[in-house]
Amino acid sequence: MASALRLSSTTLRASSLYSSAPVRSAAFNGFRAYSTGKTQSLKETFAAKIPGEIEKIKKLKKEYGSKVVGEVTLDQVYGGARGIKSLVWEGSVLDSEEGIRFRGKTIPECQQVLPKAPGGSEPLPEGLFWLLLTGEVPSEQQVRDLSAEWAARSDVPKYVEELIDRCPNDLHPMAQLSIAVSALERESAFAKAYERGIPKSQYWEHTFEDSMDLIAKLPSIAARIYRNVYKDGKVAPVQKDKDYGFNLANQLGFADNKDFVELMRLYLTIHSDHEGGNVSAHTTHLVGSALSSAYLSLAAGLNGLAGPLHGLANQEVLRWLQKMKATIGNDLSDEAIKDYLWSTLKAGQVVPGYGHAVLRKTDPRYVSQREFAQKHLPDDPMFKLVSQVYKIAPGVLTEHGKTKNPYPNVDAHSGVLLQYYGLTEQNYYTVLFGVSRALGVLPQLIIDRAVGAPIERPKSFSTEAYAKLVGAKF
Ligand code: HAX
Repeated sequence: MASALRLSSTTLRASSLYSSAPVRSAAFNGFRAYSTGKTQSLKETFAAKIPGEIEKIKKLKKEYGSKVVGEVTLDQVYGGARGIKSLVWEGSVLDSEEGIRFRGKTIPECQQVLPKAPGGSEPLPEGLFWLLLTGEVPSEQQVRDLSAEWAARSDVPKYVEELIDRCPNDLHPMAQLSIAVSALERESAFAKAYERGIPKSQYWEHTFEDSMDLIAKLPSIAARIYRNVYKDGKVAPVQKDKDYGFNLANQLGFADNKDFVELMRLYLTIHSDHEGGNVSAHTTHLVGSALSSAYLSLAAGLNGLAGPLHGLANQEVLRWLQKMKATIGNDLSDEAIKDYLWSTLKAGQVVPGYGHAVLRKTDPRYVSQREFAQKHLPDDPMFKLVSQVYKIAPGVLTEHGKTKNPYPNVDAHSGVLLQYYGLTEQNYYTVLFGVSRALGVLPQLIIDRAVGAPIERPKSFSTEAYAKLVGAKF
């Protein structure tokens, strides 16, 4: 692996963010690796960590491989595998009481230590991606270089643009996103290299390249879907000297408002990663374990994110809030909210944005969005409604007695922020979630390939076989 670190002297001028300094691009086992020359690139930083990571896992398995890490009950088998320890996910760990930590850091800690745009107060998602992949907080310069690298890789092939343009407007934006990401398979460096024949030790490099290209192209793809379905079909070009969040906001058509740009940076950061067991993360990992490319693996994960019990809940929340507003009008009294919550539950529906498979308290991703709203839109009527629901819903859900977690999750807040800035088309919201989720699940795919993770294959039984296993007699 050490040889992978040797850089050639090839240099190439590329725009550097917020300064006129040239970004150097060096050959790296045949690929370009961008850096200013003064700082280590992301690829170099990650490559340097691989031997240590492989060694750590090898040692752990050798010394403790036969240790029992948990037991599995029949309830868990029939209960969606809840709590069964069977996955490795390096980027984040979710504690039921405390919430998510990205490489050991809480969301407020990430907001504090990750680099920000000049004059900005929210973390740049580039920094979070770096942290998830390497475990290190990048320097300001490293983040600026990564912004420049993603901007430089952002061109979307014509055939993908045409595919998006040919989608009917009433095809759900998430299906359009999945089509576009799947079609990018044609560009896959990994698929081409695998067909040629490459040693296992090189898998990660091709997956890294695919992941970087894919992430770089997502804002243009996401914006094209939005502009086609809801606006005039025109998409602004990527500004090569700007960061990822700015470009997404600008291509959507909202960069005139600097608070919206800040919201995009925060949104992309906090929606990225939430441990490995959620549907989108697990699916990306599972499909990737068959050595499908980053494109096909992410497309599979996005299809899972598009489910109403997962990412699509954020679109459902706003729809539900708007229906509530139409029913109760300006009466935000405790009684009115309580009655509406009960009417939802009595109709046999879930309260969208509340409950969680792992969390047992308010989602810190909800809290960070609430703090953003308190700072930027404290008097917005919809924010006031969301706050009232937050006050009343946990009590009602507790009394209802079904959900194990009566508190709000990330999806209970995001739509209200987006609609405040004019991005009112709820059906589109999960696409933004998908762009962010790519930043969380692709680092693990690269890590999987670097450490040689095997194809995933848990055991299944029929009900009859389980009955026999537990000694049941019917
Ligand atoms: N409203 C009403 N009932 C709820 C509920 C809610 N918000 N949350 C859970 N329940 C019900 C479940 O439907 C289940 O009922 P049944 O026994 O009749 O099947 C019961 O309470 C126990 O569920 P649980 O163990 O507490 O929760 P699960 O792990 O099964 O499911 C969900 C977790 C997030 C899917 C669930 O809480 C839910 O449906 N919430 C509403 C949808 C939502 O907000 N989804 C987004 C979650 C976050 C996310 O993934 N974002 O992308």
